Amino acid sequence: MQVIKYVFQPHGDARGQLIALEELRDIPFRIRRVYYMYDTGEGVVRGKHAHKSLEQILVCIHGSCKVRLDNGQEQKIVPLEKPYEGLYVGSNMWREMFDFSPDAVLMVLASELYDEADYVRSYEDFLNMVQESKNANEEQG
Ligand code: T46
Repeated sequence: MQVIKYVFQPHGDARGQLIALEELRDIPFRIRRVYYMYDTGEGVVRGKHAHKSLEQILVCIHGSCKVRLDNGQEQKIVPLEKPYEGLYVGSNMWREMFDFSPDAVLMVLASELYDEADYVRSYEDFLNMVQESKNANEEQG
């Protein structure tokens, strides 16, 4: 499984660092929504779902956390601990965010507005979706 991590360009000077993220330039899709989570309790696991079509970039802009990615066949754990790194998470990918430091702020840039119908919240349904898309790809040759 390929993990796609972006390393953004910091514009640093004597005052400190600044990162600018532009859609279709630094981010590979049009940004339709930004959200972020903070004050995440110890031992909390967030996510535990996949998306049918949403694409996102996760940036831990303060503190640290980990993301478990699962494509139905393989799992990878990706630490996010630098404000200049972004993790791409596409559709058909189960994700879990955990091990948040008390000061963690996880910002997410999303390709679509919030839509509950795009969520796959059962792991069994997720595995079926992965299998269906594999079958469809094989039929197309
Ligand atoms: C994802 C991971 C990385 C909204 O009203 N609007 C929003 O845009 C979002 C993201 C959430 N909400 C509401 C829905 C729930 O009542 O906020 C509450 C918490 O959302 P959720 O339990 O889905 O949060 P996470 O951290 O489990 O998942 C989120 C995103 O929902 C999801 O798309 O990929 O972060």
